[in-house]
Amino acid sequence: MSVVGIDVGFQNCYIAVARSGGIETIANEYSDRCTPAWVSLASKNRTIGNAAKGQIITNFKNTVHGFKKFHGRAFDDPYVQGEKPKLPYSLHKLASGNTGIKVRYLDEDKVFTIEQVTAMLLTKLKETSESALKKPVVDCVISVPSFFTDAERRSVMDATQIAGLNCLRLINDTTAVALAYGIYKQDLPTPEEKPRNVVFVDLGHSSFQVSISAFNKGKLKVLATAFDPYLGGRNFDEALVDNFCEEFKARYKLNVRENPRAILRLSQECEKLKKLMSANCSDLPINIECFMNDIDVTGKMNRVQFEELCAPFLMRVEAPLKAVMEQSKLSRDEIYAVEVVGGATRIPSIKERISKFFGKDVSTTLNADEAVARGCALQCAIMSPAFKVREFSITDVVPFPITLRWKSPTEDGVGECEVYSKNHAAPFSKVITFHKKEPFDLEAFYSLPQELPYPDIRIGCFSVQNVVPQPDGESSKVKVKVRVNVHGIFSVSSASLIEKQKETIITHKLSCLRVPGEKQDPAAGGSKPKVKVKSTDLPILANIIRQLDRGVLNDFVEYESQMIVQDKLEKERNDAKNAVEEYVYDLRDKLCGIYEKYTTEEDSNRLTMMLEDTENWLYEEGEDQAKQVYVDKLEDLKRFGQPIQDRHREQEDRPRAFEEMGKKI
Ligand code: ATP
Ligand code: K
Ligand code: MG
Repeated sequence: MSVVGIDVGFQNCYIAVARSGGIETIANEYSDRCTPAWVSLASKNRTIGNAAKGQIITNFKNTVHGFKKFHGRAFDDPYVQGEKPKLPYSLHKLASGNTGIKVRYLDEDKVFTIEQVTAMLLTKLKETSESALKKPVVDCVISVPSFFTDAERRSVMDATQIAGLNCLRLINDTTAVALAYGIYKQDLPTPEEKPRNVVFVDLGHSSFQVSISAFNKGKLKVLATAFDPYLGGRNFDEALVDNFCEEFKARYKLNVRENPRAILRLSQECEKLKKLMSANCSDLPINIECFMNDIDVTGKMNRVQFEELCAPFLMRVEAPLKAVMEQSKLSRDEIYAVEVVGGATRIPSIKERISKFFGKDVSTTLNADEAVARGCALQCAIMSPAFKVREFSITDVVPFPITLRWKSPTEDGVGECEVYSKNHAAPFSKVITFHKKEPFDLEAFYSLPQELPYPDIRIGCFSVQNVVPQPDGESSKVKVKVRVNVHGIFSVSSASLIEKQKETIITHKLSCLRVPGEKQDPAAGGSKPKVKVKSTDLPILANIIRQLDRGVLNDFVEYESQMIVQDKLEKERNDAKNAVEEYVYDLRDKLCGIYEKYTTEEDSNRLTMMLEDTENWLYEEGEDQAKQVYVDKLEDLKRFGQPIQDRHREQEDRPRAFEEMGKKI
């Protein structure tokens, strides 16, 4: 089994794996440990990650990025509607009301669900892990923001399934970081001692997350989480883009907003500028050649101006810090350290604000980019029976309180019960008892709409079926088990009907004959008569909000594997084409060089002509041919080239062979 941890960021993805030496972050085929969360669709294939990012200017309508927060969201969601005009690609309202992405793929208009798009990205990350580990990768742990709701988490889980991954746990970003922090610490307090409380802050490209964890030897308990789901590095880029759009309008009379390519280029330059400003206080330039209408543009900015421009965002840093402290009920001097991760915490004024709030320097002992992935891999290693790793238990929290509601003839028509309070420990199961005569529905929803990142508070409806009254017509006792599972997903996981059967039985004689599911009172024994209790499992029909239809999900699994095959074929075709091209260049060089004396001038001229024809062909009708055409072409060339190469090699090898013989003698 594989031990892989994946941080799927809004902008940047990282993979960590367990190898004999321990946990390490791995690089992709570009020797880059960061794989951009970009997917580009084209007429013959898909490109994903670094290569997709390279397509942004040439194929912007079909190059998808910034999609992480479309998971589990309605198309009509205000966030989705707010993003829509900013995106170079099109969003599409799916029949289910969910958000889809509309692109050209294989020369057809195609709509992909967000689960499919994330699955494409995961396919790439899976392949990268497989080439690093040199074996198939299935099991993994993946991180999600701590504020992800059920709909978002279920949607990510579906994406992992489409990509052929078996996600053992969806772990919250800041919890993964806490694990990466704690597991190697030798000096944690013993379980009897007061725990060590550490604050974890992650400011990524799209979101701001804060949590406090209490550490003792061998365990961590998340005490509280807080977040601003809409504050991240991208806000700072956008502020710079707005600033330069206005400036360029005034100075160059350019309407940048109307040109998606120009906006994309400007965004890239602004992000670079933002990063430079983290290391530099002085004026820094922004220069873009042939920006629009053949005009070169220039601008500049310094850190003070940047902070002024971004003041509204900088102001938002404090609220989650305050919230997390209030929830944890800790005082500032009970905080041992404040560990910051996430690319955007490199902005100096962000760090200053955090450090000012806590009254201590922030620590950057963890790798700001890789800590989440490392934590994921550690969690995967803990869960893997094949891997030996220090025991470390994690208790996470429920981010938003969850309530169940049902129809009730006695309680004013409806009954309600908050089953999980905010920051309740998770994973966690509970049993609730109902008295019912007939099947009933349990509606689950988030009880505090103002805390939720989007307006739809529904989680789903769970119908408990096959409920019947007792033989005497009275209500039956129904035990319902609710659960927030290891992924942080809520469900009504099982229900059973409890029947008292008023027959006298002799328990010790029958104990070995008990039907599974029957309960036996341990206090009862001997030949004492007792009431037998029979428990029957009841089916539950779940109707989950925004969940992908299960049949459709299976189709997507199939379709993803078809697309993988298509990409592979296209790659082979391209490789065959490149092989022809390389052969042409290589042979032409050598014909005027090292091969010169192994061929006649006439043959050489003929071959050079052939090579030139092939080169022209490659740019014209040979531009887009089937793989076999290139393979044949290469064979043709080799029929002439190979004898020359052989004569050259023979000559080269001869003196060496003599040398060898000389040694033997
Ligand atoms: P999220 O956590 O929201 O899903 P992510 O994990 O992809 O997003 P990160 O990789 O943690 O995000 O951070 C990326 C952000 O950090 C980008 O906005 C990037 O511009 C910013 N960033 C990276 N380095 C610096 C720097 N030196 N100065 C300022 N910002 C930086
Ligand atoms: K990341
Ligand atoms: Mg992140």
